[in-house]
Amino acid sequence: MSLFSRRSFLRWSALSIPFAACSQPEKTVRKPLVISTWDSGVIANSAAWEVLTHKGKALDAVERAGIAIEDAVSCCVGLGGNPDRDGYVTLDACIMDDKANIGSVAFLERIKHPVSVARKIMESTPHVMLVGSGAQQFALQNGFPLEDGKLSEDARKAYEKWLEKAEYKPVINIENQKPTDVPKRLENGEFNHDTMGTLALDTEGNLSGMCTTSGMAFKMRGRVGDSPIIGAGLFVDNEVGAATCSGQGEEVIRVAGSHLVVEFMRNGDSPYEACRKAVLRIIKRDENRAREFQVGFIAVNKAGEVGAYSVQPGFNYTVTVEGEENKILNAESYFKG
Ligand code: SD4
Repeated sequence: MSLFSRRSFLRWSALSIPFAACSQPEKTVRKPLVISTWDSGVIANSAAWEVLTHKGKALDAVERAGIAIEDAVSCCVGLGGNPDRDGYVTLDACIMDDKANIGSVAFLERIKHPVSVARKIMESTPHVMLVGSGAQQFALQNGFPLEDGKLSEDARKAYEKWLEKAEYKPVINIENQKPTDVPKRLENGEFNHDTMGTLALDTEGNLSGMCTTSGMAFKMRGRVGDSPIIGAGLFVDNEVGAATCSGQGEEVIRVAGSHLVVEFMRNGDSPYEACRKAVLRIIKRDENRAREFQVGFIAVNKAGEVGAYSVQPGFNYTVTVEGEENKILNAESYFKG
């Protein structure tokens, strides 16, 4: 660089720093904050909020959220969820913190809190994912009790109904039907896919996320969806933001959906735009086929901005920040109805 150009570069940079600082005032970060998939996210958010408002860590908040929803037998996550086609409930979950520590568990049976097993894998093993009987063995060795494996009353009725035709036919948006619709759902044998994804930003400005599910109802035995797969059902990058999702797991895995959302945010997109672009990526493969399934993403960035977008209408999500506790919002969707 010549003397002249070096001088002008220095002058330019000296001028440009304060200019940049004045022209772009620091955005106020909305924190703490928690966002979850579906309106049953109220259960998850309330548990997470307890932790966050006591200046707890995002990681503890999302684990509490997972435990709360896994405990709520009436919701479609955890051991109260629907079985596979052979009549067994098999659970998938994962967790990710602000330092890219990850833990995941899949095809886990008779253990009540897969999210906590995932965290234990993350914190006490050299691995990131355990599945099936190995995951169960690990859980038992770590003090998680073995449950009786009986279906919940709702799940048993839904399964008996389903056995009449035994057709695998995912029902779009089955999660967000109101509790008052439950008898109707049972009558129609319609209980179907079930997932809670939760993302939290704590008072320190750190992000974590978790995803927990009993997976698609009446799936093949051994089937694992996107929810326990880091990058598909959940992704957190503490420099950028976090994303999670619900819906037809196979479609999410195909595009590494949650990672894709975070990468769009890294490139400057808002959480809403990032979710929208990820949905477009899914739809691009086969728009006609996409009419048959639901996928909905939610995301948060480091500033505490949130967004969501889905393939079909009917996907909703729950946001909790100071002064706006458990606000349920409808996501925009690609198909309009
Ligand atoms: C799965 N993604 O197992 C899950 C199902 C789901 O709301 O999200 N249900 O494919």
